[in-house]
Amino acid sequence: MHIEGSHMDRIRQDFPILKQKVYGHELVYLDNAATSQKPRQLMAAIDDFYSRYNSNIHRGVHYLSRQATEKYEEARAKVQHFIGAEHAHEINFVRGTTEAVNLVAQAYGRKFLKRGDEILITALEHHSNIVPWQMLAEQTGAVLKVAPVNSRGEVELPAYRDMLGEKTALVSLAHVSNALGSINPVKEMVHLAHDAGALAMIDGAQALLHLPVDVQDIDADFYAFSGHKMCGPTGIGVLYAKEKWLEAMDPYMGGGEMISSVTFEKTRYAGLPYKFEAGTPNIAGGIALGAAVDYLNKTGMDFIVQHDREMLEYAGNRLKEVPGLRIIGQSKEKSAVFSFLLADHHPFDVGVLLDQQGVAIRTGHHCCQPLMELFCIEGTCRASFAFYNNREDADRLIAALQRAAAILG
Ligand code: 7TS
Repeated sequence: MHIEGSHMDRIRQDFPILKQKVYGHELVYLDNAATSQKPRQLMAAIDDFYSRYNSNIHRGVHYLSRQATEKYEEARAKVQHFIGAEHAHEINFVRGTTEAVNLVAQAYGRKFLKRGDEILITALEHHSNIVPWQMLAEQTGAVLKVAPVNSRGEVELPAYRDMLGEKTALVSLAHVSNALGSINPVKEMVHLAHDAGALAMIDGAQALLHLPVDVQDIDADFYAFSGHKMCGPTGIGVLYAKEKWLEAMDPYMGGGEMISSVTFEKTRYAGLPYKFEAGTPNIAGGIALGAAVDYLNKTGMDFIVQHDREMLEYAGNRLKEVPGLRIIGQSKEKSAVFSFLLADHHPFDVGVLLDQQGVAIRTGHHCCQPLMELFCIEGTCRASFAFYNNREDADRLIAALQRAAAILG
């Protein structure tokens, strides 16, 4: 069993936040899809940066600056290897998934899309993989199309295939749905997009905490994710893009760091990846993201995958014991994320009652209002597990739900 045992105990020791009590109960943290918790190794990396070598990067000749630059670029290489990118300069540090999608929409889309071109997304996307494309459509006259999702929360592949055509310029798809946990067959979907002559972007925000990701195997043109959802800090994330697209795109923001020379008449842009990293970046965040990658590697992606499967099965079975509980999203391929409704009780009421028992879940539409509309609901309760959650966490969730059901009647 991967959800019990000494390896699990050691992992849990690395997450000091899990040791605390809320309202007199030991904390059970099941809101990992919103943000994951952080291992002490990450905090140590941040402490080390600010205590020993805090300085600005890339332009300093002095010792501290060179050390910071080295660590920051080391982190870029760690991310490169973690997601199987061909080059380190294909890793662009950004604020997070949201910024990465906006960057592609503006720096690629605005330059290359024209009136009548189609952008294809799916019905299970997070708002941050919908709204930037709507903005782009308005700016360029391109048309946004949406591939349907079935009642299990899976993208309808035949319909997706049929919607791809000559006019499709770009598809953008979630790797893993934040609201339902569905895992999309992204490799196949990217392949189909390429067959139609379109580029493919993957929103990987929910993938990295659950799955090994290989961007070259998937053959994604763009792949976006957030550090804070994979044990890293907030305020740092990654846009991976194939070198040829980064070369072809115009910069997203202008300023320092992204130039090679500036005169009032003409500015020459810096090479990759600096072209897309204007201004002083989140240096501590980048270095800490490198530490998070080290931590995930040390924990082992094989362990993480196996743990996720076991958690999905164990918690999934136990949830069936709660009378009146209905799971929303039953995709065949799924990560350990459970969206559910408890009888006809409002998710917010259930969430508050769970919180009072020390169990942190998310309630609401999870930034997926169109998807909720599809299921004719306003929102759900969502319990999302990570590799540091154990069987006891699932048991506590069930007990708290049973108590909430009894109170709500
Ligand atoms: N895409 C997906 C699939 C997400 O789950 C999220 C955040 C984002 C994009 C945006 O990421 P950000 O780091 O730029 O904000 N999802 C959630 C969630 O499910 N609950 O809170 C945030």
